[in-house]
Amino acid sequence: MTVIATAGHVDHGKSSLVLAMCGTDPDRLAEEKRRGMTIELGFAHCTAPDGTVLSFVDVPGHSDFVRTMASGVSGVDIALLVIDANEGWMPQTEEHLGILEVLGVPHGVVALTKCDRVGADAIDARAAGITQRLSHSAVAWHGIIRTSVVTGEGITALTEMLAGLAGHVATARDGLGRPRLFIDRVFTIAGAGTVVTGTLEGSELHRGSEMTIARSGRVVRIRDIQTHGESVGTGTPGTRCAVNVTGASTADIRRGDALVAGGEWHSTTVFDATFDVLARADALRRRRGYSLHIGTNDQLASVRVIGADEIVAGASGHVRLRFDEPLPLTPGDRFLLRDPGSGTTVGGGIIMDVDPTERIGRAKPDGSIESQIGGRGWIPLETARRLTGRPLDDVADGMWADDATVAATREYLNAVAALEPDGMENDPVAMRVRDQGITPEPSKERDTVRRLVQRGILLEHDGIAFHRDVLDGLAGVLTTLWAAHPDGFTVSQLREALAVTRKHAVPLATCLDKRGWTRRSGDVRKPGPRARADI
Ligand SMILES: Nc1nc2c(ncn2[C@@H]2O[C@H](COP(=O)(O)OP(=O)(O)OP(=O)(O)O)[C@@H](O)[C@H]2O)c(=O)[nH]1
Ligand SMILES: [Mg+2]
Repeated sequence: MTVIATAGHVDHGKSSLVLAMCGTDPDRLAEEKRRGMTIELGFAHCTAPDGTVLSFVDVPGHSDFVRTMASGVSGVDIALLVIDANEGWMPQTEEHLGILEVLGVPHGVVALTKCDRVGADAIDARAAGITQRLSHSAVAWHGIIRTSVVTGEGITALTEMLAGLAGHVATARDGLGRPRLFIDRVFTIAGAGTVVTGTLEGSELHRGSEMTIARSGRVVRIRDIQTHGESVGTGTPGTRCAVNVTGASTADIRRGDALVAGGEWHSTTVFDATFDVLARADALRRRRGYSLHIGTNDQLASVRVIGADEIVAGASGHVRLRFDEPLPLTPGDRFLLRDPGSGTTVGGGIIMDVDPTERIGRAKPDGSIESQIGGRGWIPLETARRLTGRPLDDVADGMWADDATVAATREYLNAVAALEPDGMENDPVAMRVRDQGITPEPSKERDTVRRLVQRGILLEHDGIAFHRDVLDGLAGVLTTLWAAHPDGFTVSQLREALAVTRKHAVPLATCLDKRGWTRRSGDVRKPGPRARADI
């Protein structure tokens, strides 16, 4: 089942066409009936002759409701651009087409409506003009169907064409298999509680799972999922879903909120993106107060153009956007910017970086993994996946790092390995100190001595270092001294026994203490902890 959104100028016959195909009037509000126009999104579905179920989101055409239109087309796979054969191309035909293009709706079909009122030649001319106009469109247009809800012309042909197209459309899936439901309606059903609806994106949604309302962090549980009034255990991406949730009331959820699995998405209030300004729009400049549309959400955002002062009509560039309410976003998401002052669409773009850390002057949001998460050292794999939206593999032990970090870590580990005791046993400084025995000269290689001391190869006091082998060689001398002085020997007695000066005798005695051979007690040295075991 594929979701199709209508688009086109006010009164061109969008809702009438949906009614003719589905038998359901998408305009359900009393106000809509009274005013004869669509105000809110409408929903209907039908089964085509080949059995394909088509699901429609009917949008309003009036220029006052373009923000509702934008929320209706988000996440759909096919657009049905409706053009009145009599009036032809009008301002919201143009604006809606621009919105379909910047939001990345991949496929489309044109319905030329009210053909009962226009002569065949005029219809041919219209069709030719539209074909010409759409020849460079970013949407793949699959044909123009001539229709009339009065005579029934083209209604079946249109349904068949949409069904044929639906069979070939592959709904985009999230790289990490994460569902996301941007909510377009919230209401209560007696006995069931809170229900939210939307066009499901990304991946399957399962009954019983816990989801989070991204804006507030509130956790809800999915009690039931319905598609076209039937309970389904699992909602499929690219379909309309009505989700009955527990844990939140209608006061806790509103249109524009997104339901996602907690922890799977990066919620952000800033992103870097590419941006295309529409051909007839005003230039995009650094400014607050543009309205940002993503999914069914719209809110005010401030814009800065990256690397330039402005992006002029018809041109492309890069932007950084900031806004207040966090949204669960991923690189590749599409968005739209409108100017609330003039009520016009400026253009739209594709998100490149949902967590920009570079200052704006240095930002290069090219969508590469390097630009998204490079330069951060080692980060948990889950963070790396959330920020890129890609199923990255870990580099080591559940962690991810860029190539430069991995290379630096290798270098560091090699350096540490070179410092291992084995690596320093034969260090020339250690050798020289050992050769100097019990009368070593102070070493100038302070760093090396410090590292040798850290490894226990040398022992040092007052700038004089002894090799541990030399100290170990004194075991016999110590035994003799203690035999002569059972209560302990003095430094002088040590000096005489070894025939060294005080310069060496004092550090030597202290290092013997450190090595554990001796233990200082007042003025004398008694056997230390190692002496008892080893001597
Ligand atoms: N003669 C004729 N009139 C039509 C046809 N389709 C729609 N209309 C009329 O055109 C008017 C507008 O139709 P809607 O279907 O409400 O147009 P819409 O595009 O949904 O309008 P908005 O939702 O307000 O943008 C209504 O009065 C319809 O009866 C058609 O095929 N032939
Ligand atoms: Mg309508």
